[in-house]
Amino acid sequence: MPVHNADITAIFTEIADLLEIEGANTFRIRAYRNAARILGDLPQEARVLVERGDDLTRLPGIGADLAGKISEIVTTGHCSLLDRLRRELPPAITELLKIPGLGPKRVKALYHDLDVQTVEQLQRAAQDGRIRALHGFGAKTEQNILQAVQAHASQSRRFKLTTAAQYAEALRAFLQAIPGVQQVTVAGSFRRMRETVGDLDILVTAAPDSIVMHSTVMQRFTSYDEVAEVFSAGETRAIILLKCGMQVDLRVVAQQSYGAALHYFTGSKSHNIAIRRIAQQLGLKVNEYGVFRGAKRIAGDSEESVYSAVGLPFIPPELREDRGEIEAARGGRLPKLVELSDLKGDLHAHTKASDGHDSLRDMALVAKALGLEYLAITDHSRRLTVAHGLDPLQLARQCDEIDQLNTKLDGITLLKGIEVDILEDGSLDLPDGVLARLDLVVGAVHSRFGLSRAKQTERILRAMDHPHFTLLAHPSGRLIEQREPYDVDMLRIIRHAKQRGCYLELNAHPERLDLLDSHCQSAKEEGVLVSINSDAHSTFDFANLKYGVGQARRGWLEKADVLNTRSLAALRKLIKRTM
Ligand code: DGT
Ligand code: CA
Ligand code: CA
Repeated sequence: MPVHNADITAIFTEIADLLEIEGANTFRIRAYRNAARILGDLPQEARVLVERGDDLTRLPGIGADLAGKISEIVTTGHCSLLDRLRRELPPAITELLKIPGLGPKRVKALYHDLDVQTVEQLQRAAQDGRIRALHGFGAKTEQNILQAVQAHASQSRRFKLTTAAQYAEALRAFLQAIPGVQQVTVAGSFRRMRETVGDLDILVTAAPDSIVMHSTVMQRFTSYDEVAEVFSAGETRAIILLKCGMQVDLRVVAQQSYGAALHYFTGSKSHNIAIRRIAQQLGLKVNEYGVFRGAKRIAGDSEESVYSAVGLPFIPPELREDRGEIEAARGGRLPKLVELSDLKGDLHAHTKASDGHDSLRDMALVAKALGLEYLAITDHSRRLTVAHGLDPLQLARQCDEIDQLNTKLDGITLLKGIEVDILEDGSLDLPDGVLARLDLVVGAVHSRFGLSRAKQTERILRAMDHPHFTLLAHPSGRLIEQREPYDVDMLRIIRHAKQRGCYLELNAHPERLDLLDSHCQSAKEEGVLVSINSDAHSTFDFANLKYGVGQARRGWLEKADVLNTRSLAALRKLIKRTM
């Protein structure tokens, strides 16, 4: 069974949790949490690195011990440390940690004092009023726990796009290898590049309409190694649950219906409904088998044919949300969406000078190999001590190094930058004189997320007023499924950026992906360029740019709307602040 990064992340997270319940050393716990995060965001499968014989300690935060554990997990599917910890503690205890408000300390108390081992036992203990009597809990906490348990039960799980991609790719390759299978396409929200995916919808075409063939596909699919449960399995459709908790919906369709089926299962539902309404007005019927006039099938072998039957040009999947794309298509106003190959540079990357893992030189060479013309080095500023932010002297030294390196590099230019903290009053974490030497200044909020909307907005506007400010990093601050965005008036920020001649970042890191798609649309309407940046902390992370491009496409951005599609010469003019 192939081991994915998300599996390793899950193992390391569980180890950290169990160590914490056991009361282990905090450094040790943190090392596992870090490693879990690193692997969770790694755009390349660790399994592939191990198989290739790569040195895993080159990954940020991974020492020899963790590298050994990763190899062990990849080759055996298990981690002996986790196996041991699980033997020592009740099996469902980590489930308790998923209840908001319950950390390892509380879980430990609930387990030791009330013998609570499962979510059900927790609920019962709360209902019976036994929790309030525990030291450090109280009636209010008990009430909160009860509410959280109920909310937890009704929550449906979604997966980050990168995580979904790892499961989808392995499954796609598996299905593609079945003899007789022709096309395998992952449709649904995954194809629309939504930032999170609820379930995978996979479409397979197989040898023409042979029932025997279909049942072979179904039989192989339902016996895939990673299947935990088969919910249903018919001749043309099966639904399974993977061990990771992700549901997969598979359909086998005839080649001639492929386009219609792909259109149907790509969605979104509201886009499909809108298309069907147009078809009705034309006296047509659209379903997953084709487009029909009466009993006669007039289209459906390709998606283009479906759109053309209802009088529309092809609409890219990322736009299919019924947010004006149909009107735009009808009026010949569909955007020509930006593509990964349009990017000429990346304006946000870290090195080992702060919390990155690689050298200036390595970052430059990998960026060049990916076809980029320029790369801005933007390590953290001093305020962010957890990330070993740079003080003026360290930054000056890095600038010298970059100047030197640029004389030797061929085909790529490093730009001198900083990811400077925007302080609570909107001032920047480094003096003007220091910032003046840089090619660009990327400003970011890393603290005081809880300010009121008015104050948070004001803070960012004041930062943009700064004569050296170039680009606002990850403008909403959200971390997908971990941290809500801070409350700001994004439209005011966008308009202020226009006024001040600065720009907004679309951060391609898979757990950030902000700007949101709707913000991209506003930026475009207001004429503010967006920079799609990797925020790379190692050479691996440039691979995240494709997710940033996906989000930009969902936000209707074209090549001209994106700052870093410009040539270096054009970019230099745009980032020179004169106001
Ligand atoms: P997800 O899985 O929550 O991230 O989002 P989707 O968009 O992948 O939704 P899903 O998996 O429920 O359904 C996949 C596609 O199938 C959906 O985008 C459109 C199509 N579909 C599902 N249910 C309906 C329906 O009732 N009517 C129509 N027209 N299409 C549907
Ligand atoms: Ca889906
Ligand atoms: Ca589905």
